[in-house]
Amino acid sequence: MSQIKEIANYLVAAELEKREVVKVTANLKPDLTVEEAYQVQEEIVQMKLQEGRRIVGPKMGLTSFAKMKQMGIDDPIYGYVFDYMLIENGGKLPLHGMIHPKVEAEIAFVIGEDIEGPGVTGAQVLAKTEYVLPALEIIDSRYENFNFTLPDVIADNASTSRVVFGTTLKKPEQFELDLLGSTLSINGEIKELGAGAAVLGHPAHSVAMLANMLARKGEKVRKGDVILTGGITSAVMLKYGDVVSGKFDGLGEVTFTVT
Ligand code: 0L1
Ligand code: MG
Repeated sequence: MSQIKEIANYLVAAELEKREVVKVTANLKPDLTVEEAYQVQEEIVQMKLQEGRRIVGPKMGLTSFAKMKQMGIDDPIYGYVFDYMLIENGGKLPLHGMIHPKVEAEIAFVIGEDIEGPGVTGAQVLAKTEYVLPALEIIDSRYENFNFTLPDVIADNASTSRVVFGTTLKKPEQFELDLLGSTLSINGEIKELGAGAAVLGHPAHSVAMLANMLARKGEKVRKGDVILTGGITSAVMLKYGDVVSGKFDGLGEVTFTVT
């Protein structure tokens, strides 16, 4: 078995068995590169597709300038959201199915036409976006204490775990998405807040960067993709019984309960 496959199996087993594992770069492969990490991620994606899972769309992670500075990186990362990760708005997140989940508020884009890099701009993305909608992303790193390096988190499908999409879909031209405000409340108390500009200056820049990153592998953003653009707020740790609410100016509310 190749080492890429071995690492993919290690991370998929951790997800399925809902247990945290030590980061790949601690023991399995200390010299894991970013390129190899995306190969591991691709192996995981293929494993899930072979099980009959469907991709909802790519997601962007580590999109805030503060997070990039903290991790010493210049580019954000991407991963993939699958159909089995979706929770309906107002639904339940069973804690026994998770390791140590955190939630963050995001704006999602529904793509109306293929977007192929390199050189894609935010304006081009907006012209090819059918709708925007609000979302709460639940990240659940498979690593102990969310302790990872950049290649570790890329290999781990960018900590992707669950997503609750809102039901209000609006045309992007109705908004100044960089100014769109959002609050993230738990049990009625605001824990985090922010505006779309927290996402690389404008959430459309995030999709443009995704298209440009995918172009390096000869891939593109596809018509029909529903893309999480990155956290407007920081991620908040969840516990049993939490009632979570994300409110988005002009895009309504997204909620779920941790059971
Ligand atoms: O969606 C995200 O921004 C998560 C990227 C991975 C970083 C983390 O797990 O905190
Ligand atoms: Mg996210």
